[in-house]
Amino acid sequence: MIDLRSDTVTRPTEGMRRAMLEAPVGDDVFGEDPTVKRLEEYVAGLLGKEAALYAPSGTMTNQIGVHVNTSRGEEVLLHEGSHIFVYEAGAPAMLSSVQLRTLPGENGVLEPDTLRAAVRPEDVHFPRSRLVCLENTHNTAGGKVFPLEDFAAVAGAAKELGLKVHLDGARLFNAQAATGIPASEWCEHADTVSVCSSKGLGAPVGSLLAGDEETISEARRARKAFGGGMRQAGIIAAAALYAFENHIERLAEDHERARNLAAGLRDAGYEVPEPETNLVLVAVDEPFEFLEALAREGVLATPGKPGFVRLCTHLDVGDEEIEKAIEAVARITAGTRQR
Ligand code: TLP
Repeated sequence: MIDLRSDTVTRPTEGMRRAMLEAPVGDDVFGEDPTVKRLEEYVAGLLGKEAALYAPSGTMTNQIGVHVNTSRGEEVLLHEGSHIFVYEAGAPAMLSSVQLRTLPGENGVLEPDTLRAAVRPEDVHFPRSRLVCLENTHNTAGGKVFPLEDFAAVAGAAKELGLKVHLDGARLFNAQAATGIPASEWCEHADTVSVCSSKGLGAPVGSLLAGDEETISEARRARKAFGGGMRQAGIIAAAALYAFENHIERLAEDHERARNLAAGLRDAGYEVPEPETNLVLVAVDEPFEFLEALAREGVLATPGKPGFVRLCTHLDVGDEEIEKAIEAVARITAGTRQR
């Protein structure tokens, strides 16, 4: 099987496994795991933030980000296709008792004027607008980079409006690899930032939330409350540290393979927007039928935004797999209606 469902499906590399084997560990709930501390310091440095907190998943670091930036009954503004809204099981309501207000925007980009128009005036009838969540790269938009200028503009508007900014940067390093702009430049405009080691970077598990010292110490309390306090977590933190140290540069290879895959699928007759990073969206009339046909040909993918399937390149797929995936799609072309 060629598994293009997500960049989360990768297996740890030899070097990563060695790092895990050799990692010094302690009880991280007591603050005594040296490897977790090293990882947190390393990632805070990469993102230009004072501190960072290691947690089991990107969903948890997003939800802790929502929690520490809001109070009960407040409103969070975010793009209608954002992961926090679409794919996190309603967690902001469950865990933080906040209301989500979704906003439109091309390619996952929120415009300053859209934000200005959505913010509630102070009035007893309305929830208080408190937080805006931005996503870079944007998953449902097909791995689009949030252009730095646009990001600075909407984050600047948020500050003027008295809103906090949380960045879901699960694939922020893909944006760095695609543009050459250091990830920290986006982070400058955000109060809290979530990054994942288990997406394109290839670690088996783990994400980090970065921000200022005070916010991250609140986040540590929220992580405990959400059940994310881990004991000898250095074993997995070592894999994450290895991923941040060794696998950022190579993301450009995934992007090149995504472009090759898109070109091959276009040759096979499909409408495929040019990918900017490692996610490839293919327009099909019947996504679920298409995915079944693809699986019968030995290729796994997932539904994308409505009307599209998503194929994702990653550490465990090489040029040969990309060629085979293109051949598989070409074989099913005749049998599946396409746009
Ligand atoms: N995304 C997964 C699925 O949940 C859809 C994927 O395969 O792309 N933010 C963004 C932008 C993400 O894409 C994801 C994972 C997360 C957060 C959540 O990370 P985890 O899976 O670690 O909770």
